[in-house]
Amino acid sequence: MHRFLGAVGGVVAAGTALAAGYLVADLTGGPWPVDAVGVQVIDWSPGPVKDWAVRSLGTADRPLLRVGICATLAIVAAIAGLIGARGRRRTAVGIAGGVGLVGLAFAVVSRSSAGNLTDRLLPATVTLVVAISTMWLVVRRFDTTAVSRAATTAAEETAGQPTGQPAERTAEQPAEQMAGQPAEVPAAQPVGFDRRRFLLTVSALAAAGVVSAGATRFVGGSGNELRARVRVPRPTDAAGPLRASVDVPGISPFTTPNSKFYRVDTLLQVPRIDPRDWELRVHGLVDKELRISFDQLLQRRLVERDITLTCVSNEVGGPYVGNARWIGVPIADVLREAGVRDGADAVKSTSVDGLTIGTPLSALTDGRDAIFAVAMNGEPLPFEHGFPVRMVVPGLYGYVSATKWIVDFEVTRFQDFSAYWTDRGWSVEAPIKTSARIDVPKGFATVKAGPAIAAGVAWAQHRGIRKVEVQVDNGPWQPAQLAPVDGPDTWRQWTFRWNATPGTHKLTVRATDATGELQTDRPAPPRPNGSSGLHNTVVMVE
Ligand SMILES: Nc1nc2c(c(=O)[nH]1)N[C@H]1C(S)=C(S)[C@@H](COP(=O)(O)O)O[C@H]1N2
Ligand SMILES: [Mo]
Repeated sequence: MHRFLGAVGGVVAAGTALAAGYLVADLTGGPWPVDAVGVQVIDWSPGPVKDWAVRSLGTADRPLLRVGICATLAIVAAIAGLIGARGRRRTAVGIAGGVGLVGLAFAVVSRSSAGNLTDRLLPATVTLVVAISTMWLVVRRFDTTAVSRAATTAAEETAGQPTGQPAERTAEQPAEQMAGQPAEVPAAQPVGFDRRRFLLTVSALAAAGVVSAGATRFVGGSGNELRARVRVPRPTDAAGPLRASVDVPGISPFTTPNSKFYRVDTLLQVPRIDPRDWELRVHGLVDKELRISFDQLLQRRLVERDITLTCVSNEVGGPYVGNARWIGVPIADVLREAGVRDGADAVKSTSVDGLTIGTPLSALTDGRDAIFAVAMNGEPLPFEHGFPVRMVVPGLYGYVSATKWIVDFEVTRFQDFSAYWTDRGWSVEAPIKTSARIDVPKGFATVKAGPAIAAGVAWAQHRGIRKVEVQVDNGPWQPAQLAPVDGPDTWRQWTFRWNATPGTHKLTVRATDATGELQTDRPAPPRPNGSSGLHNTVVMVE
């Protein structure tokens, strides 16, 4: 029973420490030690593991990683508490301190959005100090020196006065001692243990933990006011009115709402940058180095564009693609002002947490709408999507172009650097492959016999979609109807009417881009430069 209580106490001690660290992380913007470990785990995981995690768990892999780390810590804390309950209290506190130090080490080395070292170290330091203190508070109740003392006292007492009263403070003393046999007391039975005080301590710690974790909801932590202060600027060059989205139930709307927009990045804790502190440094192979504040960025020429983003890790038919209406500053304008020197062929951009992305200079200067985006679908960028400023480049997968939380923009040469994802086995250059997806009917849906409709989206950013065709079973390829679009940089909705006959049928879709090139039917996995192959869906018609 003592051991069990010790284990519970250890877990509560660790939980309280983590909650305190969480609160401090929220206040400082520094990394919660769990997240510091998590980010490092992400950086260290071999490519295929990471790919698998992204694919099979989607955005759920983030909370899952946190849960996994916390579960591991809970096991270690339970063991420490158990050891403490057996009287080895220093060992228990030592384990808490050791694990806390590991957290501190990760806070130093992991990528983090915290600006200065103090903010970066504070959450882990507080966690460490609280972990040591709470573990001590818990295991201090298991006093085994009290065992020998109590045993000795009991022995003396019983020897001295056979009919004497047992001492009150040894209420839990084994009965045989009171009966006057000064026998061996097992060392692991802390006679000084006061269950009531133990439970009080543990409940107080648990309450403190819950309060500090809960406090993050109230103490300025959400950062929402940072976004609320930003007014969406009026674009110098506005996009035309949005065309009516095709209205087939289940089709992806032309514009993906921000809340539904896919998210791919390597962070557990989303950076919350204060635009007043934000600055973009433009340097490298340029004539004039620039430092642009957020206000200065908003003063520049702003364009508004519909651009579809795609992730290289999207499987055929997968969800990592979305279309939004962005407002931003043309990157070419900034490059022109800085003056690009001869020999440059790339830009290395860096986000606030130190992640790097390499982009071909040509894609930023060839006239396409590559922008430093400040707004997404009529709102300041959501924190998850790069607030306050991110890059958006039509035609390139996100990992080589769409730097969120960008703070540094270096004009350079591909031969002189390597970037985060390319260090992990993804291609250096990655134009988007022509793709088409069936949104409805869903796979294995049941469809009523008779006139039926299939619908979806197709994309080939910066080339545009000219044609989408659907094949029923092994029949001929038949043209789908395409929704009108304004340019080559967005996906295109398509619909296809067919006559569904009873039985099981397979629908397959393929697209042709505006250069006339047909999408390849050769299956390829996402790694190293994007999936290919045709999406199909099997339906039951009755
Ligand atoms: N700072 C930062 N920017 C990033 C990434 C990242 O991990 N960190 N991921 C990139 C990838 S792989 C993609 S596909 C896009 C996704 O942008 P979204 O999350 O806004 O959809 O962001 C890109 N920009
Ligand atoms: Mo991506």
